[in-house]
Amino acid sequence: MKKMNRRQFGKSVAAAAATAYAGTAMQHLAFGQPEPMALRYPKGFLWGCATAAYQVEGGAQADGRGPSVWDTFSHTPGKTYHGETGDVADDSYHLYKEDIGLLKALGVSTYRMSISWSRVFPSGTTPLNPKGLDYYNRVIDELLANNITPYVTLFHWDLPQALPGGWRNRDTSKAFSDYAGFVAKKLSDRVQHFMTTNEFVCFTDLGYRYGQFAPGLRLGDAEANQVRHHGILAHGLGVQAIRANTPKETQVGLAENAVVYVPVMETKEHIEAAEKATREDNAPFLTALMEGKYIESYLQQVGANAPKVEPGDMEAIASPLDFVGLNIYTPTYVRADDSAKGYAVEPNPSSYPHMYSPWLTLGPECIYWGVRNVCDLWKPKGIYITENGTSSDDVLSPEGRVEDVDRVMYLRNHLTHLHRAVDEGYPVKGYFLWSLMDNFEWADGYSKRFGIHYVDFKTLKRTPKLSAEWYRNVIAQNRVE
Ligand code: PNW
Repeated sequence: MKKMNRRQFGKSVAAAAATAYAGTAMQHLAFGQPEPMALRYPKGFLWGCATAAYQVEGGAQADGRGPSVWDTFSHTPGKTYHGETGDVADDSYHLYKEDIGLLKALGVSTYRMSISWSRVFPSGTTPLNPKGLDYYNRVIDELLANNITPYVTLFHWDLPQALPGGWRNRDTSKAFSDYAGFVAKKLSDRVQHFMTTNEFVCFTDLGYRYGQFAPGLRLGDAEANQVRHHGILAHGLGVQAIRANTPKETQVGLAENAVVYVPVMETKEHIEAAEKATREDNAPFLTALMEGKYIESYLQQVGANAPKVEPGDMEAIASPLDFVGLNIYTPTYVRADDSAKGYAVEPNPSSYPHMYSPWLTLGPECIYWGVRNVCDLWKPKGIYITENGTSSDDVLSPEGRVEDVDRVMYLRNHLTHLHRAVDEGYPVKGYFLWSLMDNFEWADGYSKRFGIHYVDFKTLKRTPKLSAEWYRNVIAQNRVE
């Protein structure tokens, strides 16, 4: 027999596989069976996209908006990639109707957006800037006119600069709840879903302990732990204020990026290790909210640097929630071991595959385990995936196309694993893709694109990427394609 070279061999295998596949597809048709690979989602499952105010709005000084810590930080030399800022971003402040048009074309039923606190209250507290509030009224009315349900995050990191001491100051938690209660009251005739805060670790530790995010401080452990406490206290007081100011149907939750522990193998001991790690390593944040206390292992770990807790704090922090929103991007692998803790976190080898952002390692089973660990531990009433998506080295071709096959791969695999969670009965109600369009990616400036629409930051032109076309199909078919 004539020897085949590698390429020919590959071709003949592919041809054989294609024939076999066509055969199965025909059999399925003939026997009236469901199509192969159809990972159908339940009827009523919500598909959406997410953005955040400072990342998309621009209009930094429009109509009386006050500066936030991200305005100050991004304008400080050396803090963001090439000194980039959110001054203009996607200019959604002016182009919001076009953006809602993009949502409409995708066919999403929901949109997760956030409110810029300093647009509504330029100094963080009264007086109100009515024009700032008007903007959100216009956006929400436009969404509703297009049959898109708004999900509103009240705090996505853009703290009013004017609040003395920022999150170091306990008064900021109270200021947040006043603002949250006020805005929720104004919007609750049209908005039924509110999230208090987004990702505690990013606006506390990254801002105040590691200095990578606004306000760029490197405090010692005692102060940084106190900042964490003020963050979760703001959430708790915020939940109470929203409930006190809105009708009883209003649904309140948050969006949190709990560390997702994936067992190295699906055996009982490693699964238990993943659950234990989830509880202990999220102790300052989600665990405190769900259990109403700082658990023993955390208190031991922080010792004399434990946060100061006032009477009533933990009750507020543990205010019952209607849903928990999880922002899920990347896995952390864990295994059971004989140590006192009972588990060991596996660092990813440097050869591990990752997406365009170095922190975003690829392990799509994380979306399943993120849901499962949280649900098995704390049985929340409902779960949303409030963010999932990826950066990619997108290039706009001369013909105006962006073939982001890597993002499609990332999303397809995550939705496949999320389907498993839904199938096993975990109460996942919806999924928000991060993000509707490329935007200001915090300290990475505009160098990392997470959108399914490409944005030319010179002309502000939006162009759907391949991933937008793919997501439109997922939504239309209500299944992973
Ligand atoms: C989230 N990390 O942030 C935020 O909620 C979004 O505003 C952001 O654009 C998106 O994810 C993509 O980054 C994160 O370093 C930022 O592990 C950094 C990390 C995780 C989440």
